[in-house]
Parts: sequence; structure tokens; C-alpha cells
Amino acid sequence: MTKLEEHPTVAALKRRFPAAAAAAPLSTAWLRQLCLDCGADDVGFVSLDRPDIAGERASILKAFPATKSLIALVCRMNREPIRSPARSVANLEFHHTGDHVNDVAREIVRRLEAEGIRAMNAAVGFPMEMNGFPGKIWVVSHKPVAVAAGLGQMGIHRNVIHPKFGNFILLGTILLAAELDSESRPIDYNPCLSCKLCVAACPVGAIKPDGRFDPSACLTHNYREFMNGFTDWVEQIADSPSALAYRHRVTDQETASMWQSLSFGANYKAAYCLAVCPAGEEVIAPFLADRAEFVAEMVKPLQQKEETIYVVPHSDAEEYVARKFPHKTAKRVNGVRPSSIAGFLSGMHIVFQAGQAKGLSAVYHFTFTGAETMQATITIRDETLTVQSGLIGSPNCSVTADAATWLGFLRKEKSIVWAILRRKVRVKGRLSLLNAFGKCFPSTTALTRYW
Ligand code: B12
Ligand code: SF4
Repeated sequence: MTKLEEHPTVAALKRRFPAAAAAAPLSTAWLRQLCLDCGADDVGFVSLDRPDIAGERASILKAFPATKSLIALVCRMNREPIRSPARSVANLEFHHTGDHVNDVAREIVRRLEAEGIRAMNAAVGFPMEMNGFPGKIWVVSHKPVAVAAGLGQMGIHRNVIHPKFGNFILLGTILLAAELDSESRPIDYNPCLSCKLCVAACPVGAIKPDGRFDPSACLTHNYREFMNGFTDWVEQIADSPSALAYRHRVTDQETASMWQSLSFGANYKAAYCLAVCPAGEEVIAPFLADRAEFVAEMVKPLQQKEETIYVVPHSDAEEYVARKFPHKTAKRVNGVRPSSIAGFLSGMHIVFQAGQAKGLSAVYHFTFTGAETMQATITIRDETLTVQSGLIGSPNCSVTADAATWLGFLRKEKSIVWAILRRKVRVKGRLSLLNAFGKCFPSTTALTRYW
């Protein structure tokens, strides 16, 4: 019998793909040209071992265990459509550039496969791994990869700003089962100008002047027609006893908008942070020429736009809209809710409302029993949140809860009063402290509704 290496198919393969057969590092000069030929506007390369992308390793290897290195891609968006107050125009640009990044990445993978090089492209955005929602549902975080690959730095608004194209870009990542002959390094300055126009333009105050970010404020409004916004809409239908009752909850415009998202791809409600950013060599000229004029033309129309803004009741965003944008209509909706105790603990930083934590300084011990046994120490001090596993230090308030009951309460399926009366939840310490804790997480706890 012929040995496998001498088999005619294997011999032919070795002749056709000498680089793959020799497992030689791939030339990044060759790869770069391939990516540009496929339609990328810029590209960079990173080895999977790089410490600056260590947080990405596990999920990348889970999706494609052979990964050794990454290609980071940038595709440009047309600026004026993104800046327009007409969101249909901006969404068309987001959708088309998103599809373009996916097409470019797919074509690169196709050509690599034809050369005998194994590669996989991760989605630009959706589809994602929804069974993990509301946790990390994406296979790879494109932003840290792009930063490590020298394609830009994150601005105050937490989007990557390319030194030339500014933030008018979408990102893609290709996972490669090959070593590279060289790597890119991060750029040594941040193109962000700290002008804070993104802070001023965001309708929900998600971007704080010090660079902190309130993901749940953005998720609740901007993503109203995605994931949990869609779930909430379905529940509005389910809870409505009649068409007339439904109409009192959801306007005709909102129903039509949901139909539009379902038919043509889910639409973002804002993205004003990207729209107003003047950073980047090719973008900055009008801002430098006349800052006041730039603000009047790019920022004011978005600030002045009369529109519905989706907020969680008692959230920082609700207060922000009332204070900064009284001409916009804040509409109360349900926020994101956890599906497990582990998810509740890991997702706390997403839903934490720093503004509601003003004046609170306390350590909480949580002990969960039953279906999920877990202990955690949660510290809220100076408007910041720390979540640690285990019981650490001496608490001001301790909660021992049956995991399923606590989850039911977070998901607004069970009453906390009922749970306490049946000793499914036991609290040691002042109840006012637990109430203050609940106010910091209005999206999931709704404690204020019960106490
Ligand atoms: C999750 C996500 C979001 C979340 C969180 C945003 C964030 N800052 O991470 C939400 C829903 C709020 C969001 C909004 C938007 N996003 Co987005 N989003 C992503 C996604 C899927 C992962 C982001 C990521 O890597 N985060 C991890 C680290 C790197 O981000 P971070 O800022 O340091 O940390 C925050 C998050 O980790 C967050 N977080 C952690 N776990 C979870 C879980 C959930 C459910 C949520 C909501 C947040 C969250 O908390 C941290 C604190 O701020 C990527 C696509 C991808 N696969 O990479 C696109 C991506 C980052 N988004 C993008 C865009 C364009 C937007 C929007 C403009 C959408 C729009 N068109 O309106 C807004 C801008 C909001 C903003 N100023 O950041 C682009 C950014 C392009 C660029 N130039 O950098 C990306 C890269 C998509 C792409 N392929 O181009 N997005
Ligand atoms: S708008 Fe200004 S502060 Fe915000 S990211 Fe762009 S340059 Fe930085």
C-alpha cells in the first residue's frame, strides 16, 4: 500500500502549495496586497500570542482552534450619509459598509483557501452567538485587534479612530491558521482630539467626559430594534389585551419602524458619536478652519432633532434627556435582563448607573444557594463598581438568596417581598442600603418598584 505522503493527491498538493506544505511564515507584504485587492482600505497583522489581545484568545480559539495570527481590516464609510439627521440615510451606509466588510473578508478567506491556507472570517457585527445574550455574544472584538494591528486608537467615544479616515470606518478580523513573517504595532498617538463633541451629541449621555461609557444607555436607545428592544416589543404585544391597548403602548410609527428593521435589516436610532467626530487627517480640515461652523453644521441638527429616546425608568439616561434635551420625547422601556446568576454578576458593569450611585459607599456580600451556588462581593464607592468573587472584607449589607428566586426577581417574574417573607431571600443590614443598591441597577433589579 502507498504511504500517505507518496499518495498522488498529497504529492500534487505539496507541489501546488509549497508555502503551506513547508509551514513557512506567510509574507505580510503578499497578504497586505491580497487584502487591498479584495477591497480593504487598510490592513494590519497581529500574532495571537500578543499580550494586547490576550482577552480575545479564548473565544477566538473556541471558534477556530487552529488560529495562529489575525488580519485586521478597515473599510471606509462615506461621511456625509453618517452625519445626516435622516437616520434612514445613515443606516443605509452602515448596512452597506457592514456587508462590504463581510464580502471583503469572505473573499480574502476564499483566496487563502485556494492557496491551501486555512482561514476564517468573523462577522462584522451580526449574526452573533445569541445563546450567550446578554453576555459576550461576539466571536472576536474587532476594536482591540484593530488597535494592536496599528489601524488606529479608541477615542473618548470608544470607537476606533483611524489616523487618516477618522472614525468613519467599520472593522473586520480574519483568523489565520498560519504564522506571519512580520507584525504591525499600535500607532504611537491617539487621533482623538478630546473635543468632546461626541459627549455633547449623544442623546442618552452614554459617553462621559472622562471617557467612561454607559453601554446600557446606548443599548436601550440605539439598539431599540435589536435583541432586548425587540424582545420587549414582543412582550408589549403579548401583554396587550386588545389592538387598542397595544396602540396605547406602541405608536403606529414605532410598529412601522420595527417592520422596517425586520424587513431591511435592523436600524440604529443614533450613532451620533461617530457622526460628529472631527478626528482624522482626511476629516479634520473643516473643524480646524471654523470650529463654530462645524458645530453648527454637524452637531446642532442632531441635538435639535425632535425624536423619541428610549430609556430605562430611573436611569441616568432618563435624567439626562430631561435635563439636556427636553424637546426630545423620553419613552420608558424595559432594559436588558440576566438569565443566570453568573450572567447577573458579569453583566453588572454594563447596567451600572454611576449617576444613581452618588453618595453611596457600601460593601455588599451576596451568597447564592440552590441551582447556582456562588459568592460575590460588590463594592460601590465614588460612583464606581467593583465585583469580586468570594466574600471579601466586612460587608455593610449581606444578601443570601436562592438563585432561582433571585433570578426570578431580577427578571421581574417574582416579588421580592414574597421572597423575603418565605425566607428565600435573607437580608442582613439596613434595607435602605439594599434599596440604594437597586437604584444603581434600574435596568435589571426594579428594586425601587417593590421597596
Ligand atoms: C458590543 C458592541 C457594542 C455595544 C458596546 C459598545 C462598546 N463600547 O463596546 C453597544 C451595543 C453599546 C454598541 C454600540 C455601538 N457600536 Co458596537 N459593537 C459591539 C461589538 C459586537 C463588540 C464590542 C467590543 O469589542 N467590546 C469590548 C471592548 C473592546 O470594548 P470596550 O469599549 O473597551 O468595553 C465595553 C464593552 O466591553 C461593554 N460590554 C462588555 N460586555 C458587554 C455585553 C453587552 C451586551 C454590551 C451591550 C456591552 C458589553 O462594556 C465595556 C465598557 O464600556 C463590536 C463588533 C465586534 N465583534 O467587535 C461592535 C463595534 C464595536 N460597534 C461599532 C459601532 C459602529 C457601534 C455604534 C456606532 C453602532 C451604531 N451604528 O449606532 C455604537 C457606538 C457606541 C459607542 N460609542 O461605543 C463598530 C465600531 C467601529 C469603530 N470605528 O470602532 C464595531 C467594531 C463593529 C464593526 N465591526 O465595525 N456596540
Ligand atoms: S468627537 Fe472629539 S472627543 Fe469624541 S472621539 Fe472624536 S475627537 Fe475624540
